[in-house]
Amino acid sequence: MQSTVTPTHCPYCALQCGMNLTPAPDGTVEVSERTDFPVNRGALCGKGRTSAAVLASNVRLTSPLVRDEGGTLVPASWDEALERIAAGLGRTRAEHGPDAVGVFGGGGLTNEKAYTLGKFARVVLGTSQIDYNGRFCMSSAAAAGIKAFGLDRGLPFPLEDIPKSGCVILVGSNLAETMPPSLRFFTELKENGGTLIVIDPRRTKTAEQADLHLAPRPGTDLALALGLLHLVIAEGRVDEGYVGERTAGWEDARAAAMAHWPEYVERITGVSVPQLRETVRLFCEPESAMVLTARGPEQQSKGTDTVGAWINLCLATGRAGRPLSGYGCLTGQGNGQGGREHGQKADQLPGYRKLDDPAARAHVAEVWGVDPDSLPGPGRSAYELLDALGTDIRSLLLMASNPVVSAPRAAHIEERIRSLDFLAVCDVVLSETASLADVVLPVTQWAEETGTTTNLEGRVLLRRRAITPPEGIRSDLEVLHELAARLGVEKGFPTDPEEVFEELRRASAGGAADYSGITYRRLAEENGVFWPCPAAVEAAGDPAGETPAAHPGTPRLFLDRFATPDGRARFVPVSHRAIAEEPDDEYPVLLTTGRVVAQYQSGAQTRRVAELNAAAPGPFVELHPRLAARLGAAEGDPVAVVSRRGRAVAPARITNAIRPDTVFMPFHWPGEGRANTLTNPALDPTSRMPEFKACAVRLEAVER
Ligand SMILES: Nc1nc2c(c(=O)[nH]1)N[C@H]1C(S)=C(S)[C@@H](COP(=O)(O)OP(=O)(O)OC[C@H]3O[C@@H](n4cnc5c(=O)[nH]c(N)nc54)[C@H](O)[C@@H]3O)O[C@H]1N2
Ligand SMILES: Nc1nc2c(c(=O)[nH]1)N[C@H]1C(S)=C(S)[C@@H](COP(=O)(O)OP(=O)(O)OC[C@H]3O[C@@H](n4cnc5c(=O)[nH]c(N)nc54)[C@H](O)[C@@H]3O)O[C@H]1N2
Ligand code: SF4
Ligand SMILES: [Mo]
Repeated sequence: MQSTVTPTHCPYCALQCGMNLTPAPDGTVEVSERTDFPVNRGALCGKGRTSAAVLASNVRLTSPLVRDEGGTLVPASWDEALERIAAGLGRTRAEHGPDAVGVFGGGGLTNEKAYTLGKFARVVLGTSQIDYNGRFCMSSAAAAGIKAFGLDRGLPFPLEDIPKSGCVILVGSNLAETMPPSLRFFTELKENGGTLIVIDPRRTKTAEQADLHLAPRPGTDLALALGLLHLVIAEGRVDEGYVGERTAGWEDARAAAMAHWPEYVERITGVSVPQLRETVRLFCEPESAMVLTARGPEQQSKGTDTVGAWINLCLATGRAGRPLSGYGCLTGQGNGQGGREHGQKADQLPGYRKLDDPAARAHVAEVWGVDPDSLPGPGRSAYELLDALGTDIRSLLLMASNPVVSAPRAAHIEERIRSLDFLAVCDVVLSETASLADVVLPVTQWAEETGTTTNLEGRVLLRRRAITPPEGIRSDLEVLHELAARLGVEKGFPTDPEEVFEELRRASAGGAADYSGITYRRLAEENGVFWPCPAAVEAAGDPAGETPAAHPGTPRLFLDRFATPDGRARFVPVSHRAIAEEPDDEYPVLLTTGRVVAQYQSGAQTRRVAELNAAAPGPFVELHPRLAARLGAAEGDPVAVVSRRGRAVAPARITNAIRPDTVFMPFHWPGEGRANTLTNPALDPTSRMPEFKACAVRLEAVER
């Protein structure tokens, strides 16, 4: 048998590392190095390296499942399963109206699937109630980016610019564990004489690489950024020429920053004034510098203002829209970027258009062949949608998320999901959420289907089908096609990904995220294309008949102007405010949450891989020796963490790499050690992002 090597990309995080897949004679698939993709140049983390293990039939779903009269999920035919879903969603719509049907998507879905899911909700179901897990991920950075720059693209420059910059401040990113192959860009930065500053309440593997590590109290990044801006002003380091030419709103932002004295900021954050001064010096002295944020500062009930404050710092010092300088957000999921551009978000239409903009509605309605007035308006955000299950929303179609593990206040959300009239889940495995469904549909995985993703740099990529899916499995696109037909819409839901992409190109044309100049052929030949990439138009004065040159794509944004109407970036006047739930006598400790290198998200996929489970077998509570001593807990002892939402128990992991006032739990596991039993769903007023990164808890010793 001749084995064929297919170049493609990893199923997991937003780095979208290149990998080669080769089918083996025994039916398994070999993952190997693909060196031609510049982001990872062949390197893969353990999750990517072992990703093919989830293709095995003993861990994945192999047949549709329906709940029988006794309440057990049993195998069923596709026809029966699809009929039941159409009937379940159709009944709710008939009895309670279209907005009683909800749709929940995921940032792991390809552009084609995310686009089709959004269209399915608005055109077939006619519901406004669609949102997705990306709301829990990068929505605060997106909102701040749109306010300041008029556009949200995670990184406005390719990762390869990082080593050439003078200084990078990484705020709340543990990329040594969350995007390991990207660490190379930061070690090269240091080799080139640049400075790396890491801001994290824990001395993580990433912080260990830093020239300077600041360990603020969780939830105080906004004050920290304001304190730095105060010093920039006080030390005369503002780039007045740049501020005058390229920005607007400086006076108000300046006044707000002046109210944040370094000593006041030291009291709030725990970061000393000399450390603040040193940070300002390292950031301002070189020619160029960057600020990159990740979930640490973003997953806060003031995440949008916090990112705004870091952008203000960049703008005041002339470090945005200039070579090797800028603000960027390190997005998370495989298609975290593209997944937010094409219409599965409550307020959006494809091409990053706004659902409440009449011109956007008219454009997309024309592509879809529907009346613009038939398109519903904006719906609820992810947490609000999940919170409304069983009351306003009676039936839910869920694709590519596992909220029973990953949503804040998860016990409450689990109870809401259980109270639904009808739940349908499409997944590759029987996740904790899928196991509560009335119908579960088994879908194809990345290696078995073609589609595009957009990585954290805004680089649109082609994932290619490398193997034939097993008998009895269908793609998400086939599922939506079948359901549309059963709900009375015969046309407009193609199952061929390239056909969907061709429609997406037209729908996105002229929008902020313009993909109209991108084709599958170009993606294959050019190894990815950065958006915006409008279709080629003949330049004025070109001789008629000459083929216009293709748009090259846009690796670097904002170099000439920002994407605002007047081309100027906007300062936002922001001030420090407390987290939603400050510690008190009853709940005296701060809990923050995050990730470990060997597990991915809710763990639905990676907890099914033996090698990854060996490396990260279960939840834990990371705490400082001083806290452990007060509790009388030794390494490995079970510790109860109690918040106003519930109680979780996991073994102690004692380390002085964390602040003594803070404990950390990873959120990858269900059950007793589920971190999200504890987390606070307080939402950011603009982005509707929950406060995953800070809530008040108390610790209790547990008898072994
Ligand atoms: N191994 C692995 N990799 C992943 C994922 C995964 O689940 N596992 N998920 C992917 C996805 S979707 C995402 S979104 C990214 C997330 O990537 P990251 O943002 O790097 O991941 P987190 O661990 O959530 O948070 C980063 C750091 O924020 C710190 N932090 C906590 N509270 C605060 C705070 O108040 N301020 C500051 N400054 N820092 C704080 C934590 O200590 C943690 O080290 O990773 C992607 N890659
Ligand atoms: N406490 C705490 N909670 C958090 C976070 C945190 O830092 N702390 N981070 C938040 C963040 S940033 C994120 S992104 C969320 C993520 O949390 P989830 O939304 O739960 O993400 P996953 O675990 O990736 O779930 C994806 C599910 O879809 C399935 N799947 C994968 N690919 C496909 C596909 O193509 N089609 C279909 N139909 N299914 C597919 C997988 O098997 C899995 O069951 O968690 C959030 N929750
Ligand atoms: S870093 Fe992300 S994209 Fe790269 S191999 Fe690991 S999980 Fe996959
Ligand atoms: Mo994420």
